Amino acid sequence: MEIRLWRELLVPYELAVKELVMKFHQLKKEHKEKDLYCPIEEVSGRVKSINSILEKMQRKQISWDELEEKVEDIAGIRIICQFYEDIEVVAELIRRRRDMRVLEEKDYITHMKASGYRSYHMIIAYNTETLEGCREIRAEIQIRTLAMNFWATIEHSLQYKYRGNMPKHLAERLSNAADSILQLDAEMSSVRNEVMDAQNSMLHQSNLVADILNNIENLYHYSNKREVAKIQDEFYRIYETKDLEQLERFHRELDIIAEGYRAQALSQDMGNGSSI
Ligand code: 0O2
Repeated sequence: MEIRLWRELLVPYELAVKELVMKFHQLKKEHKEKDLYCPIEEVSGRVKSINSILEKMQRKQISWDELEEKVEDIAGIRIICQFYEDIEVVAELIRRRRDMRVLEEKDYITHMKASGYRSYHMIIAYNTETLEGCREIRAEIQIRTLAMNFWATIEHSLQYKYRGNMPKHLAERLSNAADSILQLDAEMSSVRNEVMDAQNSMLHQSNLVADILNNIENLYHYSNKREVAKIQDEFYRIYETKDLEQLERFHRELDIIAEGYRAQALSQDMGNGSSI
């Protein structure tokens, strides 16, 4: 039998997982920076264990030649959302990307698996660049809510324990739990707008505070220290009032002050004849 070089085989998959996780984190960051509600709560990724690949090949009668085409989840990304509605938003973000091509979508949300499993799967083609050149590989992106993930994690462990021979009473309990998850997601969806409002305003405040403190720190370097200390005291006074409108006004005023100082510093630099 030909020698299988597993480490070599898995290199592009490891790279793909790292890159994809980083790209979805970046998407989260961009939402945050733009004060936008992010449909992605958590992102994780893993390369399937060799044991799990072998088990799948055996179970599905996959030959060595078909391995990379038929085991589509060697590279696996999991995206967890807060709400059921966020799943489609994330799927659409993926469909619109130019750096991955969607090959297949499996909707186990509308069509729940017999086990009670619910999740949205997308199989994508993704290009990786290694020493050996460019390789297009497949990866599976699983998108599900926090509640669906809770159920799937517990059920996965039990499946592993019983290896396809889950006792009937346990399967029944899991099926009941899956119904509760369905209900829980529906309940949470009914308060989604309120939760989104609350999170947006929390995010907005957090960005405002970071911006203000950044401005104060910059001012400290090129203006009168005593005045900056006064501005800082004023910020903490307003911060304690928890009044977002006052904080926004202070942010706008500070921007104008900072701009004035910047212009002053620039004209002084030019007066001294310094160049960039
Ligand atoms: P891992 O890496 O341990 O998670 P399948 O026949 O279900 O194994 P198929 O048809 O290639 O696989 O694709 P499918 O159905 O989209 O399933 C791929 C992955 O979805 C599985 O990977 C699981 O992670 C998850 N999954 C599918 N069905 C279930 C289920 O009933 N319960 C749970 N908990 N997860 C499920 P693997 O192969 O299990 O590997």
